[in-house]
Amino acid sequence: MPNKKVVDLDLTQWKEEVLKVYPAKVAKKRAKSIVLTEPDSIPTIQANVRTIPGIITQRGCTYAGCKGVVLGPTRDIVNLVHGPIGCSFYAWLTRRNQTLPPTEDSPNYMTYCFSTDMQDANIVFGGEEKLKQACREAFEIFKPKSIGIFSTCPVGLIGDDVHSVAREMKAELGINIFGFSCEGYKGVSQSAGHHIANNALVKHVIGLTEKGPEGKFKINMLGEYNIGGDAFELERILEKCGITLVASFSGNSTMEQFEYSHTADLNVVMCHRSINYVAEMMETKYGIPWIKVNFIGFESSSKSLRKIAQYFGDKDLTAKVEEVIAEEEAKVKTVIGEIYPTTEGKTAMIFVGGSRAHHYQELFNELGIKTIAAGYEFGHRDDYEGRRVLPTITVDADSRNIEEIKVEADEKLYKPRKTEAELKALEAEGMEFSEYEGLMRDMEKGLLVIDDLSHYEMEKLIEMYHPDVFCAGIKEKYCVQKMGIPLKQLHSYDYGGPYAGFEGAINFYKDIQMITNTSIWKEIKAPWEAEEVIVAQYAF
Ligand code: CFM
Repeated sequence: MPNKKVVDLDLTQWKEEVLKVYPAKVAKKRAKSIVLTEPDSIPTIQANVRTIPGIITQRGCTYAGCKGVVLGPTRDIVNLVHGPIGCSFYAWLTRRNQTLPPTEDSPNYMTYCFSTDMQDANIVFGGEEKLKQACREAFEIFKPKSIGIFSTCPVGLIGDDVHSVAREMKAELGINIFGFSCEGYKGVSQSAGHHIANNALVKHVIGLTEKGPEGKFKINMLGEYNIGGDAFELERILEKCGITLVASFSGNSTMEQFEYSHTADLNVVMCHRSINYVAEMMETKYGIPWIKVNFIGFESSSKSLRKIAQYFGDKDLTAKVEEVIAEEEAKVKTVIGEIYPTTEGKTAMIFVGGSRAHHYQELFNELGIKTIAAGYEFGHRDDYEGRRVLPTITVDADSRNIEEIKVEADEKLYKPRKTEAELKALEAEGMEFSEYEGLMRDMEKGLLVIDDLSHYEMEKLIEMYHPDVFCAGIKEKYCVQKMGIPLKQLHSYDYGGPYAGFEGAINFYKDIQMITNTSIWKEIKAPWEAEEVIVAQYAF
């Protein structure tokens, strides 16, 4: 049934309305990051460029992407922050990854906050000695297998060499220690931090342990960070199907998993933005092909499982996967059946990092809710338009600032998982390797896609279109709710979840039904409805 509310919406006015309040230069720049979707001829969008100074952005920093996102969920590495205590405090348990050590005394440092706590004297005279001392102290107390050293802004400004300290400490303490030049200012967003983190994992960790777990169908899950326990649900499903999860990058992970991850036979990529580099490099170095999957939503999860089974081409696995899907489908469909009539026809807007603004549209579709505006904080053009645009993306000074490492086939460990002919045959069946089609391919014509949404633009979206639910993060939550619109956090799930896989889909349906059907929002009057608003304009 056509969504009536959506049919009546004219999203074309929004861009005009927003741009007319910006100074001319700003308007010209922002115009390139705002497009209306056109699935038959995907438009070009400006992305991964610096935020205009003065604009309130949703973005975070490079250090956040490196320390918080990629290495944060790994439980047995001491993640030591070299910098002032504030950077550590805000990265300490303010994320919401979960982890499940196999036994009570297995190492788990995720609840700790490790910092060199730099003081004025360290900024003036250098902090390398303090950093060495911190490594020794961490080793003394915890005897960890590895230490990762993360650089914050001042470290880059004063020129402390974290890499030479890491080398020296590695020799002295005899454990794996490596550093990251992930100063917050290094790139235009946290995306640069993902790249820096992944480079170090490829250089210093992957391939170190020869033997991994046994299994007939061995995969790595890339770009899944166990937010709200998502990884636990995916582990449950894979195990039920008889698929061996060798390593997860990096939800519920350990360093050892990374070390033997090269023994898997397929890499499946969830969040393309944060980890496509690892998938590409592991293919070149070890011969492991990668495919894009999406375990957000019932349909997507089923499709992803079928893709994995198709790759292995084993009759028993295919049958098992179908059996699992049928069993889970029965539960999921019952819940959808109950909830759908209460959510159908509603609208959503999603503005989060670099992949969920795409993936979560699937879950909303399953409830009959249309996403009318979406965008990434820090996605690149390929995340919007698909990997086919990669050769046309201009390399600017900011992207050149991030080390691009070149890997070659490993003399000992490279092993093609399939012959050329086998790969060709799978492609002929419709299987796409090393491919991501991006967010815009999946959106209907005439919807809004906005990169690096500003706070002003967010308010204007809500004022003009009153979505039934707005998805973003904690920084946006209370502003949006004060406007009378419920906000669902998709970075932390408002401490709910999991939302991935089959059980996760059921949790999401129930939470969204509750959020979009409560009457509390109708009791709130937005400030501009209740009081007079003073309007100011620039005079030129
Ligand atoms: Fe990938 Fe992520 Fe995301 Fe991301 Fe993130 Fe995240 Fe996100 Mo917050 S890696 S791009 S840097 S899926 S922390 S687990 S929720 S912005 S959409």
